[in-house]
Amino acid sequence: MNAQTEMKERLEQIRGEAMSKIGQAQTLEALGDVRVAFLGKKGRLTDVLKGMKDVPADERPQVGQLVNELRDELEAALEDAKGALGKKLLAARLESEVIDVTLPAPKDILGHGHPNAIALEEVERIFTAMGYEVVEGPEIEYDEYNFKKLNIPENHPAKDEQDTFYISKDIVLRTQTSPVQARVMETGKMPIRMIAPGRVFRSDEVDATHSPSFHQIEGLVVDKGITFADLKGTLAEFARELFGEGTKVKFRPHHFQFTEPSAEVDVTCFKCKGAGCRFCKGEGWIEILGCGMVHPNVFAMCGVDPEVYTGFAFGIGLERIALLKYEIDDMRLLYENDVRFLRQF
Ligand code: 2NL
Repeated sequence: MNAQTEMKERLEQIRGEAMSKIGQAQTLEALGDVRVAFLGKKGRLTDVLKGMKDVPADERPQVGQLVNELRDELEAALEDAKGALGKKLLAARLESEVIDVTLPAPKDILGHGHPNAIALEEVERIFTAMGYEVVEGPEIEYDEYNFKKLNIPENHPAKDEQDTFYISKDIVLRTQTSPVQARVMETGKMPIRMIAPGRVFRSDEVDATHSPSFHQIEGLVVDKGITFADLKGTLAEFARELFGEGTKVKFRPHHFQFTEPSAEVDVTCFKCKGAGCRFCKGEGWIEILGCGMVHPNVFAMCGVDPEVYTGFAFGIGLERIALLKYEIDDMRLLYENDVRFLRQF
């Protein structure tokens, strides 16, 4: 038997095996495996080409042609099988994935306003109606704006790393939104009637009433002739708008570095109207904010002449308002964002 005849027989055998494997392949992956086994780098047909060196030189062109013909034939058969298999798989999918067009369409699932956001909108509505501007500022602040300009000295306990997140010696995550107000005062445009809402940070452990990140709304009014009476009238009106007409307010003396005199404000419990209940722990009063007349040192450090201008400022914890107003007993619920919880407000 000459080399050519022997080669023909070998190729015939390869053709038979390849065609049968192509016919059996049920998936595109299986077809791919057949291609690799016969036409791949270490495939059967490639082996044959590597054996060409044993074929006498004068017979090589004919043998080479036979190998090429078989390769073309196998390529074509693989393509055909791929097409047929693709159609079969698609038909099977179309059959199994029937869509019942008579079923009702799924409802659009909308989120829900967060209690913090609802409470903030309410507070903003009340103050903008009184002519206040809403101003925002950076959450990462210079120590100078967060503490020094607010009359908080270098050795004050609030500056301890236990309480404040430091980015560097001079830069902190703001612990209050007052730096926004310090920046507005520095522009020198008078008068000022503003609130500064936003996220603030304290190095606290998470529990029912604490979080390392929460929200504050600070307010500031600066003009000639502003007095403590303006502060009282404004905050009493705010409390009535927020908690209802009959709400009474009580100003208790307090201390803040940035105000003098300073006070904390309680409102009559809106559940028991002041009689004392579980909600206000029998007190009849609930604390809602801190406030005071802007300290002359703060004015001086923010470029406002304390001999010409006076003003009042206040700070409200947004979460505290949301928890009170919506009778939520654990602050952690505000941060889980479970829409089943949020939908209740
Ligand atoms: C509280 C108390 C307060 C201020 C914040 C303030 C801002 C400037 C000047 C003076 Cl620029 N004061 N802010 C004043 C009094 C109290 O917050 O208990 N907040 C939750």
